[in-house]
Amino acid sequence: MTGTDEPLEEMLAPYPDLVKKNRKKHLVIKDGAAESCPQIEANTRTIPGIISQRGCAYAGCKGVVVGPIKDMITITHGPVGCGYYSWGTRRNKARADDTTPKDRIYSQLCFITDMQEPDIVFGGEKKLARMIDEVVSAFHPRAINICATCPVGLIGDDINAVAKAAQERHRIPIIAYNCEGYKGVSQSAGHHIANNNLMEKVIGTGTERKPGRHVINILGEYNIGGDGWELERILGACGYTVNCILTGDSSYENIKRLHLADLNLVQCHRSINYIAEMMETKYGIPWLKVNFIGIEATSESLRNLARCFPDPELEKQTEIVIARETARVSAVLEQYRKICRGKTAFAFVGGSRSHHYQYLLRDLGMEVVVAGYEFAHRDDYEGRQVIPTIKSDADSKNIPELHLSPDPQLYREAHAYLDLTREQYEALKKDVPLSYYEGMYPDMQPGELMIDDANHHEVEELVAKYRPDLIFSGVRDKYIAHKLGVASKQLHSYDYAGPYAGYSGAINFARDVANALSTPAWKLITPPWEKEKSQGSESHA
Ligand code: CFM
Repeated sequence: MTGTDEPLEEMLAPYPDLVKKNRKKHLVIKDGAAESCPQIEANTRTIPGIISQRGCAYAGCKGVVVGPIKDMITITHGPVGCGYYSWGTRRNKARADDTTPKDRIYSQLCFITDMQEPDIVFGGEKKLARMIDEVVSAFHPRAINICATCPVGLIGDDINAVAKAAQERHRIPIIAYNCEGYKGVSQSAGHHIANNNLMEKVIGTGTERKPGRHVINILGEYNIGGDGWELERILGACGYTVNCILTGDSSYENIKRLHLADLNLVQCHRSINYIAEMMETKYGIPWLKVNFIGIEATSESLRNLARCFPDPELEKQTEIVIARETARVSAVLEQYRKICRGKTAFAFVGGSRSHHYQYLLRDLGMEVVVAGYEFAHRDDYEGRQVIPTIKSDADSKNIPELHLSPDPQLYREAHAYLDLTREQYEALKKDVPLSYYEGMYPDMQPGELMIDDANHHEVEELVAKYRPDLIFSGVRDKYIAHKLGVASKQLHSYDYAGPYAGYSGAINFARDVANALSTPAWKLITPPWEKEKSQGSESHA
């Protein structure tokens, strides 16, 4: 904990000394005078007994990265609850396209082996093999994912052997993910496991490049509420050919040819930076950090992107699109700005959105005063330059690192993908975030708080202290906010709305935020600290 930290002492006061010491390391108040971000502790174990908002490795692998691949059937090997609670809880939308007809979209279905006591005692491999056979005969999918849950690893079911045998039997790719829930301290471990498997077994197996100019991928975009489609619309209008969105509305066919592109855009750094980096190592493909949440942010990302290609037409068309779109949305946004201006918010989301949405809120005249990630790593707060200094621990060593080398046939140097000279590429790197992410810290204002892995107690205390007008959170802390008399919006699934990305998304978001802020419901609730005041109590712990 750094900066002017006394107010936080009150929040930490009820903790035993060891817990206090631990939690202090997860808090950083932005110091306007400091040159760089002080070290924050992140991606370490939550203290047992503390009610955290984190998920498990299985959630990160199945729920986040591989679940949205629309034409693959993803089988959960485990007890029924793991399947049920990961079924349809993330609004990653999918639709039919040229290579994937409607009856080949499985991402909204739930497939689970329903392990029961006899399977735990005698092993579940046979049940899994039978399930694969059933799934193949009923659906004839192109490819299958098998995601492990905790008991699978505990009893030692060999899902890789089952997958291999089934792959030979059925002659379709069957990929097993050892993403047992306990494999890491949060869902972040599951992202990494999924990235590794996709890189090893799918990416690079395709041979046909998508026809078109300036072929790009958007990595770490999951099409929640249709975000990816809005980005496809904008990028298409600027003159790019979007090869694949990983993994929102993606297909197995798409992902196979992920390497046949000129540039990777990275939207969610946390969940997908491994693939971006591994593709750079193996194929040489450069990657650019973008943020398409917020009007200014979207325009800036588009301008950075246009600069990557030596094509004046692209730059011209980008400016036309920016001018047209900003004119369209600004007029609509102004009415919402009147409601939103000057209001404050908290942003507690998983690993990227707590940073990205700060731009969109600033477009509306709002400020995020407390921002926290559930499971991000130090680089998402402090910037990628800290990666070499992050010490690995027993938990991070649990996840295999792939050590790739340049592909002898396909590797080209990064500048060659963009038709630039090496010198031009190096000069460009100084101006646009190629192979780099600066993290959240530079975007925080002096006095604002970054908090890692916030828990219920801390959220309550921070609300009482900062009194934000709106809390952006997940489904678990959303209702805490309501009980505290503060409006809240889900930033994971967007409740039932969206898209929120790009220009059209900004209008949807502004409308929803303005509605949330102007509903009279919150004035009818007496928050707990007000009640305590009227009862004469001094403490709100
Ligand atoms: Fe990336 Fe995501 Fe996020 Fe994330 Fe998630 Fe998500 Fe999230 Mo929920 S991939 S890190 S693991 S932007 S599901 S679409 S909203 S916690 S901030």
